[in-house]
Amino acid sequence: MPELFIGGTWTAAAGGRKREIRCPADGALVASVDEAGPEDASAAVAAARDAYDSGPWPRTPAAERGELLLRTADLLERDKAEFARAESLDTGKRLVESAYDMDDVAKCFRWFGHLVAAGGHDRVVDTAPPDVDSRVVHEPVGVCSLITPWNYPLLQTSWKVAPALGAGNTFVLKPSELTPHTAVMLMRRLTEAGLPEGAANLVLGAGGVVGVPLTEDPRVDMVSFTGGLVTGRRIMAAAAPTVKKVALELGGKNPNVVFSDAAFEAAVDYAATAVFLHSGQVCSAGARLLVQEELHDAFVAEVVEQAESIRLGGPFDENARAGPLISAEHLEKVEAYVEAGLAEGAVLRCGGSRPGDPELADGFYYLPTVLDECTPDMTVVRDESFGPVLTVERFRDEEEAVALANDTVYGLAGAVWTGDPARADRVASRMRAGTVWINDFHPYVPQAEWGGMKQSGFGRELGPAGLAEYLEAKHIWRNLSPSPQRWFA
Ligand code: TXE
Repeated sequence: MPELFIGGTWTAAAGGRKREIRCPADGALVASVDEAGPEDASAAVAAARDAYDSGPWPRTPAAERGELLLRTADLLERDKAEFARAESLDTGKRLVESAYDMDDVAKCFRWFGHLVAAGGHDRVVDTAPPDVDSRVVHEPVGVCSLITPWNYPLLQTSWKVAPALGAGNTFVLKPSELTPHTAVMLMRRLTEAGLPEGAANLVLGAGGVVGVPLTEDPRVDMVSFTGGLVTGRRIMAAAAPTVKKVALELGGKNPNVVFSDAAFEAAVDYAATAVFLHSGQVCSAGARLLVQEELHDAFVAEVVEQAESIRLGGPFDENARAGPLISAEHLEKVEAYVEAGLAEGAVLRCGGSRPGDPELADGFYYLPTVLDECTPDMTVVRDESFGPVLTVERFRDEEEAVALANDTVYGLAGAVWTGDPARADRVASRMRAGTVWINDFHPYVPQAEWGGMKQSGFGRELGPAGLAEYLEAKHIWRNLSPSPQRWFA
């Protein structure tokens, strides 16, 4: 069965090309999938445009659109094991983590399903004169290009697909070329749930080839993208000539600020998960540890001990606690960041190399790494390495902690650890980030908005704003008793 899904039909790539998908844990071939070209992207946009302009989906009552999302959530729960396995083979991620992700995917569809079905977004403007009926209605934006990355393939897809469909849009999805399988599976479940033809379209392939036309095509109204900063800038520029609506989530260099009065054991534990979860390939990873001077030595020693105890392994190794990086290129990039950090004066406390274990030699593994005595000007502190690399900086007081935390072009997430609630609130309110955790790291819920400030992007996913992103407000003013105004009389 071919893997491109265009206008309700499973289609092979027009150019007949295929791409091999290999598991990053051991290089084993997962499958060969269709590799789309610009002509396939164009056909998918045409199908989405047609489905928007003349198909039933945008005109389906919100309650029914919500029901479809709820049915999709049921199907995702039914097939969770199959989805988790496919996601793990594509990403190399531990099966247990993929299973958690699939739970979150279903929850995302369920939450948006209820939100959409509840309705209530339109409103009457009751300050209009009595002989006027004035109301604000919300309409779908139109045709959306949804472009997603490889670190949480289906989860990040669900944050876009569920609200886009819930709002009545049609879309073309382009998942990362490295991790296409769960997107293919999702299209089948949307069809099974009863989504009309052409509302959901899928193209697979390289960003530079099949992603670009999705961001330039004049028939596309909106682009929602999650990925790297450099690609985000390109997408913004590509969308500019046709003034598309754009939403971007571009990762972060997230500070984890630990004061000396923090709950020590919990703060250490979370500092390690903040950065080493999924080998650091998390947009909200706590990759910059800022520790108060007097706590520094004891704290770093404990974090290093935790880092050294993390067992690496493939998705089905039940003893493993972290997996490989996504690709050979990405592994080389992470290595280069660590080398740059050392060259610029950082002190290596642990890791700093690929593991010696021959069993891991075929995968893209990198040891959990702690770089101490870092300073804000170092490349490894400034750029998102997106690997298992923790940089440690010291601070003296609250003022310096806030200044260091905000000394980044990014603003996605951050955390503050302290036993002083007033200080926690002060730091949280001064941190320029879309999400701030106090005495915690990483939790999110579909009810709360997610997204970045500064160069982490704009627009919000999840929460009511995550649905509003895919809606246009329209004011309709009906004069109930028109009579000449005689302005020029
Ligand atoms: O991502 P890209 P890459 C960061 C992380 C990582 C870096 C590069 O720092 O090291 O980005 O990763 C598609 N027009 N994040 O190169 O290129 C591409 O095919 C349209 C953070 O893998 O951003 C894929 O589907 N689309 C992040 C998607 O964009 C294009 C998650 C993401 O790929 C395109 C991933 C183009 N010109 C990486 N070029 C996060 N925010 O969580 C590429 N694509």
